[in-house]
Amino acid sequence: MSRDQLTIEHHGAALFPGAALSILEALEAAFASLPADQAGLRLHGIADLARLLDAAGPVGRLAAERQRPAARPVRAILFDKSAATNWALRWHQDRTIAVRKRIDTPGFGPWSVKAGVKHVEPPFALLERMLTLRIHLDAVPADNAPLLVAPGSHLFGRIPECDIAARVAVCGTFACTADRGDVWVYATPILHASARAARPGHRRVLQVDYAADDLPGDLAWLGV
Ligand SMILES: O=C(O)CCC(=O)C(=O)O
Repeated sequence: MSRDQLTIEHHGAALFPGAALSILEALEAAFASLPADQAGLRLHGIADLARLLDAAGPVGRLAAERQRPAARPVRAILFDKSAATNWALRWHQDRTIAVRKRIDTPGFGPWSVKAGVKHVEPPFALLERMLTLRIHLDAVPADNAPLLVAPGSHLFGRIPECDIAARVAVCGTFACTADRGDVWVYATPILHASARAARPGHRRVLQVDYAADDLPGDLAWLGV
């Protein structure tokens, strides 16, 4: 797997030949008891979801084929951008990981808590080996706030806040429009952003980070 290769890849609904709907329906069934209209829900401990996202499953294999077979889902967030939650997100890199508990470890920090979950910034090299998959449960045409990425920006390491705008200007901007059932795969540290939806409806995206690395010592991925 070359790092360039991981800039961004699109997998149409054909990724799940003859089965796209049943996989999406299985995901929706796994989410059935979750509260509606939440901007972002961190998902953990949903057994059916863990099975669907496992590296041996239809979604997880996209990560396992590009990482090592040891790839596993380490964080899952269900986003929905609706009229009630129509948010915008500035350009940034995802630089934290979710872990089971705080264990101070050289090279890891600062620590934070998001929705009750411990997060920590790991060494950047670990993020560079991670992949993020976005599985689209709703269509995302240009007016439904597609994720914007700056192609190739993941190759520039940890980008200080003050350099982000210039880096986006150099790399350019690409809108990840999608149909229901599409999956986008990208290198976790890519610069990304999203605008408010011009015509808000629903824009449910299951975003899953995959990693093949173990964490040092007793530090443990939260997982899904
Ligand atoms: O779904 C989105 O618009 C972006 C969410 C995201 O990438 C993030 O929270 O870092």
